[in-house]
Amino acid sequence: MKALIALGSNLGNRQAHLDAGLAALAKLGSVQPSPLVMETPDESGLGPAYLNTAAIVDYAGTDPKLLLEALFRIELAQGRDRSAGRNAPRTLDLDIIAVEGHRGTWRWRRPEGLAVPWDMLELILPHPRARQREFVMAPIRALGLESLIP
Ligand code: PH2
Ligand code: MG
Ligand code: MG
Repeated sequence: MKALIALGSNLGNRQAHLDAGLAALAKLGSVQPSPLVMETPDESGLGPAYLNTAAIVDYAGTDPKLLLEALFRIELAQGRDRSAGRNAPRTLDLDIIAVEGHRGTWRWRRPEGLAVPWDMLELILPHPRARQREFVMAPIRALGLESLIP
């Protein structure tokens, strides 16, 4: 199951956080990172500039919900503090942009032991705002994989 993932960081050693994210993704399946890492202002206008990139992961599983849970665990392992609020600066943000063969909206209960602040998790595929964000699309285009977004 090929999944397009957007990576972002605007706190601490941003490149190191992206590299750690890519290394952790490589444990989920084979990873091809985008050759493009972009520095762009925080879209929300609140925080420091981001480094953004993207990667394609050939995820061994078959359930995009489990992939999202795995991404939350990687973010948490990288020191992501979700208590800081919605657009607060973050060490690592991993967003699923698209998963081959999957479209729709899923809502499900947070599994026991996953330390995110919400009881319900939500995943919408493809990511509803991806095409408006150049910091998401340019690294995906550099991978030659824009066609994976339905
Ligand atoms: N992510 C946000 C808010 N603003 N700005 C940039 N440049 N890059 C991001 O990844 C980003 C953002 C929330 O996830
Ligand atoms: Mg994001
Ligand atoms: Mg996110």
